[in-house]
Amino acid sequence: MPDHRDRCATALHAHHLVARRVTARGTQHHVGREAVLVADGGEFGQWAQACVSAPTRLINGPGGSIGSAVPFAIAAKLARPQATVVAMLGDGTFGFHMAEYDTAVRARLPFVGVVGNDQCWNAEHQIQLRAYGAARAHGCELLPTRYDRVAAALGGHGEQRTTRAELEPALERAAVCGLPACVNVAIERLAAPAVHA
Ligand SMILES: Cc1ncc(C[n+]2csc(CCOP(=O)(O)OP(=O)(O)O)c2C)c(N)n1
Repeated sequence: MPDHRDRCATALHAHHLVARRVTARGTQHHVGREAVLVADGGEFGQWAQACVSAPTRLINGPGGSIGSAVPFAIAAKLARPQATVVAMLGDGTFGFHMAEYDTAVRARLPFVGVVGNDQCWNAEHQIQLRAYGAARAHGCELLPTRYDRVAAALGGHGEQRTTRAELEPALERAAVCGLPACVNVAIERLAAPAVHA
């Protein structure tokens, strides 16, 4: 299992992807208008919010409703066809609206989905650990599901990645493939970053 640096690396590589695509477009003016980050889900979404900046961000805040990342990414691409749209979401969160990859394929609206796959509803798991301890944590396990294959089966692009070295090229391929993409990234279960004033 990759360590916590992979979770940061996932977020930061997505950041670089957004930044590079935007930079390639030339002007700072465009930088202000043409990249969209969607961050959704529990702990992984919080890492994305903390680590990744973009000219436009659609986030669910510190404790909002989860699940809307794929529909949000589709809407963002529809609204801004020239933009690189990157959606970072947890594996549990992916399950809410994964069939919308079908919509994205039919509507020809490509985006890069990055699933932080810790095989867990980790935000709930972390609450249980804090409140009750590991011995009483239960009901949050998920499976090592190949969400990348879900995207591929629906006509999109899918890749499973387990190491940092694989990640950036996979994100690049996802960004240029012209299809709704899902890069399914194995990560460690880690609590969201905390900021103390
Ligand atoms: C619609 C909705 N259902 C449930 C929740 C409660 N909730 C918040 S984070 C979370 C777990 C998300 O798990 P996952 O997407 O796998 O991300 P992880 O925490 O593992 O990084 C849940 C169930 C919520 N905020 N909104």
